[in-house]
Amino acid sequence: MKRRDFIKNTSLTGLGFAVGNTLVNCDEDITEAQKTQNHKAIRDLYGIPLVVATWHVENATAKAMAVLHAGGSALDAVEQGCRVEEANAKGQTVGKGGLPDRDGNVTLDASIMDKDGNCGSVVYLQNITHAVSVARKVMEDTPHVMLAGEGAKQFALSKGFKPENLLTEASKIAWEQWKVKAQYKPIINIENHDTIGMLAIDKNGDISGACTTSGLAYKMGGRVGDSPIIGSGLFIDNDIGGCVATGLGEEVVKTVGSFLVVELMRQGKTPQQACEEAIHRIVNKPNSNYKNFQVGYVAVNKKGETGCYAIHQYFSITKYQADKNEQIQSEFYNRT
Ligand code: SD4
Repeated sequence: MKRRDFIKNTSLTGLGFAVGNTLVNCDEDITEAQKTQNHKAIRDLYGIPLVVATWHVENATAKAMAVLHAGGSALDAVEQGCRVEEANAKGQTVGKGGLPDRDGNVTLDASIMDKDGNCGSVVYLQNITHAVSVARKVMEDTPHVMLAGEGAKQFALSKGFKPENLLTEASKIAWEQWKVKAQYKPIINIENHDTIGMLAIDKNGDISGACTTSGLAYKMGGRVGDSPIIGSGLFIDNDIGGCVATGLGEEVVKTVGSFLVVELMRQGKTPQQACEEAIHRIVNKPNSNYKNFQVGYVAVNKKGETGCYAIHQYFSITKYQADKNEQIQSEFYNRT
């Protein structure tokens, strides 16, 4: 069967996204130029490549898309995109400038996962700005998935990362003000900007994701959230899609949130339906005190469809797809 007949006889929706595999196998009797053109047409139809991230991070998604347009992989894109926010000292939730724990220490959590299901993460990392890149090194250069604390830092130093003081003057002042009352209460949305979770699909249709955070402001020393825990803050299955989470990590961990969203998509739910169902799992738990905390998910499937949902208003995502890099307000559960 010729490729054009194959396409004519097969609904693209039913096919799913198949640039890399199924369609290529039918390409034998067409020229390379036609092949390239056909692949581009299919990608354009699905709005691929694409980048989607938690919160309002247009500079980060722009960087990730630039990597994809230059032919880079989804893995390179999410790493480079997250690094933009890690280096932004004005952002008080990620990397340099992140708000410290209650003892004044800035401790970072980050994770990364690729199209082959490889993953790496760092937890409780101090004095290294680009936690996401250290997570990638853990994935690529060690036999392990997760490195913590001093071990993670020593590993980073051995890989050439430079030690830095991550506590900026602004974050130090905020911490000193917090200490006056020292009340610990999760903040529902910090300045429309929080943990950065990013998902990308590259021109081959392959998916990767990453997540990076300074965790909850004024957390207990040693506390680790969902972001570096594969399946909770981040999960990718290249056959199905990916998901990242933001918000109160404890609640995400208890429901293995990102894995749940991907599994729901595997069962046939759209990314939007899957994110909604995962939020419902949290709010419908017996004695859930969801009114006091935020959780938000963003997901993408293999076809390049995206979805997001949160417990409370003001969660937003940034989506860069089909030449549009835009902030989108998420739908939310709590209407009271
Ligand atoms: C955590 N999920 O450490 C992260 C932090 C976050 O809104 O997203 N805060 O629990």
